[in-house]
This record gives sequence, structure tokens and C-alpha cells, in this order.
Amino acid sequence: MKRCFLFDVDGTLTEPRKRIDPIFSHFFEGWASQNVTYLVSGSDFPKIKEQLGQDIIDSCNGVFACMGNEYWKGEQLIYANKFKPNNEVYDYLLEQLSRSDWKIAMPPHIEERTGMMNFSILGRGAEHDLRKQYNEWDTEHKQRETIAQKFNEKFSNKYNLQAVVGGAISIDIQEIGKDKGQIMEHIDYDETIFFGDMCQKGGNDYSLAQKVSTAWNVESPKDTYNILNLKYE
Ligand code: M1P
Repeated sequence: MKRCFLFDVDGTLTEPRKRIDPIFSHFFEGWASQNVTYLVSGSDFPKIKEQLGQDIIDSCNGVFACMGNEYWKGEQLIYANKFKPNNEVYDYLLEQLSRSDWKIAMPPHIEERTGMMNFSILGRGAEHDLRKQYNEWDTEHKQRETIAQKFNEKFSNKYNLQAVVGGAISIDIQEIGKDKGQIMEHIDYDETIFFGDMCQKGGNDYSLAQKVSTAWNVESPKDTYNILNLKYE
């Protein structure tokens, strides 16, 4: 029976946008070299590398970046999907920004990636403290959830687009079906085990969580570490 493990990065192997904890890093590198392991992130390849380090990347079988819109095997890019949203989409996102009740803005707010875009009201320029403040505020006010929902009502049928909440401060936007779930078309295993922190409906791990044999919706990297130790060592 062929079995593989799939891991989201931000919130699952690392705290969002932070480097992996050194003790977990040591454990995970050894673990990944003994099990068929793929990374599946909304983030781009350079950020994944920065957070996990080259040794972990090398011990994995492959890396699906940008919601599975890019696939890397070692340093080789295997495929990359194209995406060019309509100007109306940019205007709509900028309008959300100008209307926001959260007022601190640390640009850039839109990051174009392969096959997708990432949108953040706070902005990708924010450092840790502000990210934390915004995340707490967003948990209370549900801003990202509301924006993603409204975005989908407006653009899902019109332009075949979908917004999902991922990470701590942002929303990932891509064509419907060009989300993490698409990676299942590129791998072939009897059993697939996925770890993600956004497996709930509306989260950016949901589409993949629906397609695998087992999905672990973790609360933190520590949670992932504990489950690996208890269930799969
Ligand atoms: O995986 C989803 C997102 O995770 C992080 O988002 P945030 O900055 O909101 O915490 C980032 O790695 C982002 O790029 C990624 O899309």
C-alpha cells in the first residue's frame, strides 16, 4: 500500500510567516526523509524555503507552492499555472481596503503569485506584533471571512474566482478548482494523510482536506509534532 503525507506550512509546520522551531525542524527533517512527504502551501517557494530551510526541502519529495499552482521537485520547477484577474477584481479589493474599519495599513496589500493572488487589509509589510494585533482583531470582527464571502458572491459565477482565508492576516484568491485540492491530480497514492490548520469550510486547506484519506485539522505546529509522534512514528 502506497502512503504519502501532505503538510501545509504556515500554522501547521511553522507559526505564520515564522521560521520553524529548531527542535521540530530536527525531528521533521528526519521524519520526512523516512516517509513520502509533500509540502502544500498558499505561500510561494522562496518564503517556504526561508521558513523551513533547505535541508527540510531536500528531505521532502516535492513542494506544491501558491495553492498548488506551482510544483517544485528539488530546485526544478515542474509546472506553473497562469492567472490574470480582471481589473474589476483589483478595484473591488482596493475598495475593501479604503472602507476597512481596521485602519493600520502596511503595504503591499496585493501580492501576485503564480496562479493566484494574496490579499491583506493589514498588508504584507507588517511585522510580527502588528500581524498578531490584526489577527486578534480579525478573529473578533471576522473581517477576512466576510470579505472572502462577499468576494465569492460577486465573482464566483462572474469570473470563476474563489477567495479563501489562509494564514493569519490574508486571503488567497484563485480560479475555482485551482486551490490546494488540485494537487491530487498530480500524485498517486493509495493513502493520503494531510495536516493543515485551515481545513474548515472557507479555509484554504478545505479543498484538499475533502479529497484525502485522512485530514488532521491542527491548531499549531506543536499539535502537528504531537500527532506525528503519537500516530505515525
Ligand atoms: O498559506 C496561506 C498564507 O499563509 C501566510 O499568510 P499570512 O501572511 O496571512 O499569515 C503567508 O505565507 C501567505 O503567503 C500564505 O498565502
